[in-house]
Amino acid sequence: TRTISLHPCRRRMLSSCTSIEIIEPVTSYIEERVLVINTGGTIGMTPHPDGLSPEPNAFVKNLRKLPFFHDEKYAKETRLSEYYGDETLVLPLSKDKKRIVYTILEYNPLLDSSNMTTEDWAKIGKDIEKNYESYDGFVVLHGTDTMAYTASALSFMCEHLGKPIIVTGSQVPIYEMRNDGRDNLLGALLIAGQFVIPEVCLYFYNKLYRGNRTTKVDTESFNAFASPNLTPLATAEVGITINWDTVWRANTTAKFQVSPELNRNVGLLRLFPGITTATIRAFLQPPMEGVVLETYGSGNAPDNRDDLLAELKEATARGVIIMNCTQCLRGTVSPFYHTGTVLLKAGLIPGSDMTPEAALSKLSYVLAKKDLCLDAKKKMMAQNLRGEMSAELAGAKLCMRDSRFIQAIAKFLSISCKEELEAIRDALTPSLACAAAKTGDIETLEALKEMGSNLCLCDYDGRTPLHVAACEGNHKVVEYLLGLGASVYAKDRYGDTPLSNAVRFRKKEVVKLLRKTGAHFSKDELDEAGTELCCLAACSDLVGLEIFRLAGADLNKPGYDGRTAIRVAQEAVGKQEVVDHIVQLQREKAKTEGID
Ligand code: ASN
Repeated sequence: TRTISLHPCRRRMLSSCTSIEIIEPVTSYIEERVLVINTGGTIGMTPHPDGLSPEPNAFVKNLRKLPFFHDEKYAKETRLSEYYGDETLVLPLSKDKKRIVYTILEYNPLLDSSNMTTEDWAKIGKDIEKNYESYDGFVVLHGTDTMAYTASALSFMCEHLGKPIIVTGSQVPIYEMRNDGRDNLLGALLIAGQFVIPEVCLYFYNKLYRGNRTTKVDTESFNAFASPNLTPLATAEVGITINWDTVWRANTTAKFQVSPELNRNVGLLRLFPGITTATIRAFLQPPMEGVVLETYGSGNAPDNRDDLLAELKEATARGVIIMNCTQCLRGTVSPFYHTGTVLLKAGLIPGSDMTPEAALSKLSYVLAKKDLCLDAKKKMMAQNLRGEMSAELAGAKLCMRDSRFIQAIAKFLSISCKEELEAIRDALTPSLACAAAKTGDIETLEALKEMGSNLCLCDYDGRTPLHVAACEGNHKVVEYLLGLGASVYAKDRYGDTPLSNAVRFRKKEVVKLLRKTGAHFSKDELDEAGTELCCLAACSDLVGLEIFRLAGADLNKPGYDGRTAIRVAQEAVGKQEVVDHIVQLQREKAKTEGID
């Protein structure tokens, strides 16, 4: 009889075996399962007469011999191979007392990543989907040359991802004495097995990056990748530190799925001084459907090349989606220069700070969505789908035009429960609605309303969107808000109503509209109007006098010294026009009242 302590999962399988007495484990066993998909790349290559190339059926055998990649004693005691098969290995106990059991799925043929195509991306995606529920995390072994493309593509294909997918590889084969493959694989396994980072990541040289932010920057250094526009998600030094604030979350309740369809009619075109029209025309020819134009600096192209701009314009008019991405490693495209705005006019979509790799694979993913119309596809391309672009830089995406604004804020605050979400919405929307009213943005007000916000609520100063629209004299917004039941009687912290605001800012049409809806001066305002009118008369403010009259002030009301506005005007030298104006206003008033 042999005494072994066994992981609970495997206990049942061996319980029929009478020669073994199974005891409860001494320490608690937390086994995490990781699937390693080996697609090829330098990490598993050996020298051949024509250079390095992948070595099939060797990887698991070699790892098995390395104690820090496989704890043979534990594997034997727990009958790991019997349960999971020969392709499964187990790491020594981690610092956090976890066992990472990993299974290697080797592709045939193993590829140098220069040979990868969109079909290979789809295969990886499908294999992850097939095995999604059986594993806690996934590691994809891959060549470095096109690793950033694959990581970007997987990030888009994997919809509603909730588990880590970490792409890694190495610059030097794992079989060589000095190599980076061991550290990279070990780091990727430890992170994939121990941390629930729901992203497609790239792990290299002690850093975990968001996959769709990376680019290969060095052919010789172990530090081969950079993520110029986003700080790493984690660093593996003495300890592994996760930068949780940066981690992207799907913020969805939908189930994970892989969308393996990809459109291959896409391309990358790098601008260079003197590029010919013929080159551009040839590149944009059908069947081309999506192009990433790598432009200069912050998204610029020559604005004195009508030929070139005409080609681009013609292509976008035909329905080709052209993304404007910068050739610079760091930074974003922005409309600073005329040489940039010409591209916007030609129909190009600003690509924010996306890498060309991310923009290209995003195009491939979006263009394959058969149920979407061209406009919807364009909209998706401009949107931040998987953290591939800085949201606040993505055009107007995270400004208040987006009805998902509150959800986005909630996501950044890691809030998910319905009540918390509503509390945030209610706290923020009055201020947002006021801001939208200020800019006359009915689209945003509509979006806020759709979110369930009440557009009649006031902000921290007691001001409602109607107050703000009245100050701006925005007739359309005032009308829209009144139509939604906004109150003309709301008072801000200074006791001002939308009507008093419209009067102060001389917004005649809005005053009329508010009056029609029943707005009126308060008793205090009517009492003070006499003095106000005298002041207006004294400084010949004819418009002011008219607005006060429209707002319902009595032109005959005396001021603080008992004089009326008309007397002030009569007694002052050279104010005859003011006198005439007041008389005229009085007549008009009498006439309207007569008609009424
Ligand atoms: N040519 C190799 C590949 O991409 C380079 C590497 O993996 N370091 O497969």
